[in-house]
Amino acid sequence: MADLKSVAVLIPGPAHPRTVERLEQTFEVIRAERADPSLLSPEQRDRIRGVASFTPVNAACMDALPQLEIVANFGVGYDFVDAPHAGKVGVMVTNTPDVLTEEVADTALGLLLCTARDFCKAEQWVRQGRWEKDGPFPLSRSTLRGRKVGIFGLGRIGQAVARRLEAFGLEVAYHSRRKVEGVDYAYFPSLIELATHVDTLISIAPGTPETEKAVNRQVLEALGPQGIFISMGRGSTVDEDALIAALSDGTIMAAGLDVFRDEPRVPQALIDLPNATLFPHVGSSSQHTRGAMADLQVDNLISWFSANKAVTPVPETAHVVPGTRKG
Ligand code: NAP
Ligand code: 8YV
Repeated sequence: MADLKSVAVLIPGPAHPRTVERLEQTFEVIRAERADPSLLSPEQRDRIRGVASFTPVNAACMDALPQLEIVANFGVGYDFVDAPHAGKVGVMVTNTPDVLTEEVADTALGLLLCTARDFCKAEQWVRQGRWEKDGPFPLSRSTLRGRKVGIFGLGRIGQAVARRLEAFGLEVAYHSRRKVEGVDYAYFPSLIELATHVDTLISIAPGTPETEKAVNRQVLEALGPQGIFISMGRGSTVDEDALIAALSDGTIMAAGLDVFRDEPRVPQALIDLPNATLFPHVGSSSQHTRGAMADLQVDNLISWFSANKAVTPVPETAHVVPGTRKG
């Protein structure tokens, strides 16, 4: 492999230890608190050719780094990186698809089970000594049995969730912008039509301007009073105020959320709701899977600088090739 020690790569903010270790073995690493050009010296700004991102990288940051060729994002969702701008100015953006798909799908099913069957509260019942003191844990109001589940975003993770739901004996339907070839699940061309058809909705769509607050009051009303909503994609896709209202007044029965609009800040109103199950964005967070994500992030940087191509480019920058950076 080519000697890449003269290539400067910025790591803004806290990073996965495996990313840091492998990047330090291979590149010249520059660390900064965040991807803010004012935290870098003019000399550093002129030399940085790659960014390993864990925190937002905006258009201004890209424009302030004239030699920047690639932003390698940690995570399959890259909503914090301005990929459309990168595509325009000839900067490659990569993400970490596939290596986390099954882990996130496992988590989605775990969250669905906890939400439908109150398993988080049941576990606390034992720890608090209430089983012995107060007797059996109350029967759960809801069940997965007989549920129709709608998936918002039948992509890589959505399909892995659907396979698990099939094994659970549940009916599956979905909404994406396009029909997915090779699957038998019922397709609905709009989210509201999907929500009307099902009583359980799992959102695993990306955070984009188009999906902003897509899960709104009308969608939750369509889900109905037996409705369960599971949020695994991005918090931005949910109107959180509408969700809080729907959980408070019985418009839907329960919700399980792994992602939030303003992480790690979770609205107190959600924390106070007994019919909300809240996870701290743990979809991919096993040591195994986060290690695989770190490896893919670094592999993208190494491949770009040694073989002139990215391993997993995002669609907005798939056309970018080395040497086409616009100043
Ligand atoms: P993917 O394969 O690209 O799937 C995304 C799906 O969303 C596709 O089916 C896509 O279909 C659909 N979609 C995109 N825009 C849409 C729109 N405007 N309206 C309706 N459907 C839309 O991505 P993935 O690997 O499954 O990951 C999905 C997302 O999960 C990520 O972007 C990330 O935000 C989230 N995620 C969360 C965690 C976690 O820890 N909670 C972990 C990993 C990923 P069409 O293009 O046909 O519309
Ligand atoms: C990570 C995720 O938690 O891949 C994604 O899009 O949301 C998760 O796997 C996140 O990217 C790490 O910051």
